[in-house]
Amino acid sequence: MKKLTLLLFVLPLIYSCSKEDDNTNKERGLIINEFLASNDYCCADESGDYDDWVELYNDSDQSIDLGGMYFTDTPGDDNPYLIPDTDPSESTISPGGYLILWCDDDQEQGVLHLSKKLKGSGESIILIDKDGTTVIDSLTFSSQTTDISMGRNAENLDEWIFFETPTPGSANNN
Ligand SMILES: [Ca+2]
Ligand SMILES: [Ca+2]
Repeated sequence: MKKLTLLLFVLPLIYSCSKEDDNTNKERGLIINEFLASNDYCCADESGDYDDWVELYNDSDQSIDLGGMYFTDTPGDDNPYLIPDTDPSESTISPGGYLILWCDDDQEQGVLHLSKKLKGSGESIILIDKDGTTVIDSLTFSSQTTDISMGRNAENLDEWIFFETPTPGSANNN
């Protein structure tokens, strides 16, 4: 009798877990969507600088303010960069929207200009929540080609591919 009770309890659990795995349409929240770690001619920031950038995508139905979150290029970094919360109009990403973080060490150019640059030879991109510990999304990449970005395949977000035509601020085009 005990065994049967246990089985009745466990079976629905197994079913609900596998069901969740199959659900590819689930919202992912805030995700890293594309980046360019070596920028010569691709795309300039508002100041005309050809700097490294990371594109974020808000895969949720809520606006998300990045102000107060942290960014680093190094796993285990005990001094990640704090994204300022002083200009929410700049640092808020709307539902289904894209936002560019410039990794240029030009903090005087605005709240989306971070102190961390990306190495073309490979590094990490880590976005940490306002609690300072929860990793929202992260990625480790290997050697990159100048002006060719790497991003999620729009048809399969779990797949990262190269883009000869980068699309900072808009959907990745295959
Ligand atoms: Ca810049
Ligand atoms: Ca894009």
